[in-house]
Amino acid sequence: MKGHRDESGMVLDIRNLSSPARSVGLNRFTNESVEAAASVSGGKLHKWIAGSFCLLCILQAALNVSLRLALPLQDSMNKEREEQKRQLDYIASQLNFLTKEREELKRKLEDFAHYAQQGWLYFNGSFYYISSITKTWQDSRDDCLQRGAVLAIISNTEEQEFIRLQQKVMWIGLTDRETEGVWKWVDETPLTASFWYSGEPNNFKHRNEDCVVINHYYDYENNWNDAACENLNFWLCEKDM
Ligand code: MAN
Ligand code: CA
Repeated sequence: MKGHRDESGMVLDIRNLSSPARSVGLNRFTNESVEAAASVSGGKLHKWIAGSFCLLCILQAALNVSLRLALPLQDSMNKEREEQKRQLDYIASQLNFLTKEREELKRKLEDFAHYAQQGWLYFNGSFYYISSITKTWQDSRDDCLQRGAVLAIISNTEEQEFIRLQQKVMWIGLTDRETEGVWKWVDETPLTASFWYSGEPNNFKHRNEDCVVINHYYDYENNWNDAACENLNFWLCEKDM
């Protein structure tokens, strides 16, 4: 039925109305229709907004939950990465250290082969060279320097034993040339452990004996003698490795 129900509930058929009345009726019908349509679409909008809001809430909640789960995971991953980096740094430093160590050992081995080949003797971290000719103390000292070594410095009983067992009268790097009675090694260190033969040093018969030689009393643990530096003797060079 084409009509419109007015406020009283009666159905109004606008086709039966006079022209002005129809116009009024039409206007009224149109306005109310728009209002009704608006109220319908307003309701839909509310529903849509409410629905969207709910959806947003759900999304937010899901985001919160996933963030709460993801953050500790991220944290532990970062820590693991830091630990891996630390371990990598440590391995790199170890590698660097070992590479240097290997170079050092290679150099030592080459030195060892070189000195052994030239007849040097190895004892407790040092190489020793025993001359086959004789020279004054100063010339002997110079010879050792030319060989990249020094006239032997005896630091302890073991070294004294090793040298004594070579059974050769040899200059060693000890002198009191600077100050009479003040014995000094060629590297300027003072004398601490000494192995003088009995009665030495004696400046024998008031001669100036300022340089030290390994005496021929090889059977005695202590066999140093002070002798005149101008004497000709074999000599002993020492090179620390
Ligand atoms: C020689 C030299 C001296 C030493 C005496 C010991 O004369 O070697 O230096 O002191 O012998 O009798
Ligand atoms: Ca003497």
